[in-house]
Amino acid sequence: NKKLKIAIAGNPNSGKTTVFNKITGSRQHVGNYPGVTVEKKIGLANHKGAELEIVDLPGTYSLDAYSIEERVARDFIFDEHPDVVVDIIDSSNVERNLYMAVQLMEMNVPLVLAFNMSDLARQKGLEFDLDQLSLFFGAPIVLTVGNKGKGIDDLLDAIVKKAGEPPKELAGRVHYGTEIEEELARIEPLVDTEHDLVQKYGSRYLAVKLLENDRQVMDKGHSSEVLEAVKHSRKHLIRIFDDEPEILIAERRYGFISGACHESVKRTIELRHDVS
Ligand code: GDP
Ligand code: K
Ligand code: MG
Repeated sequence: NKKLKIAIAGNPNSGKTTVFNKITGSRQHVGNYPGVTVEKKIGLANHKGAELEIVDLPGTYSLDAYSIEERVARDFIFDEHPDVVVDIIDSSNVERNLYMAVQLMEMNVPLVLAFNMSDLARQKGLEFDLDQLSLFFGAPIVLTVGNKGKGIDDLLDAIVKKAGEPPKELAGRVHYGTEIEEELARIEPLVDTEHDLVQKYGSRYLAVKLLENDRQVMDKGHSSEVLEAVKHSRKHLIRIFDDEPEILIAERRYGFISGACHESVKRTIELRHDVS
């Protein structure tokens, strides 16, 4: 019965550490990520016979690897391939917080979404169709109120269940629009199928990251043929849209989120205008 490796990811102040503390109690220690000063909190927990090792990743808004925190969070997922990634979402600001969930979905990692701050979401009059949202993101969603310990047991159930499921085919997929999809279709067949990132996340994932000009991914050893194709595609898209492909790609991810939320998030009360 091996120990399950669980990563807790999410935006800053979404309640990651609060949930981490509720799950692990006093069974935690501080470690290091290689080469950086970012604090690594590791904790242990048992849930219905399963033993969990949980890492509280640094808070980030995305997994683009621009900041040290983003790099640390992504490298952990790249290199340690946790059994489950739990994305702690501030559900009172759900659209912005779902950006990382889209990126995790595109990596097809075993994913569980915690809609934390659900007390604040409710105060705002937000109501979620969790089944439908869960279909969009290909991940179970659990409502939690971290500081009250509400939903933590359900979250642990979902984590252990997810860890026991066989890997599935890509659950959700962002459609990037005809022009970008055409370029992806050009790049994808050229990538090395033996490449580490392709082995882990598939050729589409790598093609998207290359088209985004992700520095770290660009440096991970590609043939000159691939790099030439990427350069050509980027030029072509910049000519059409007069914008960097990474901007367009981010916009399309937000489009995916807003489409999902349009169908599954309802505002049940009007916001009052007089806030005093
Ligand atoms: P982190 O930056 O993601 O690690 O966030 P923290 O765990 O430090 O939490 C940020 C703040 O939100 C703290 O003051 C928590 O007590 C509070 N908090 C965490 N979860 C909830 C929740 O579900 N509802 C409310 N209202 N506050 C929460
Ligand atoms: K914080
Ligand atoms: Mg924290």
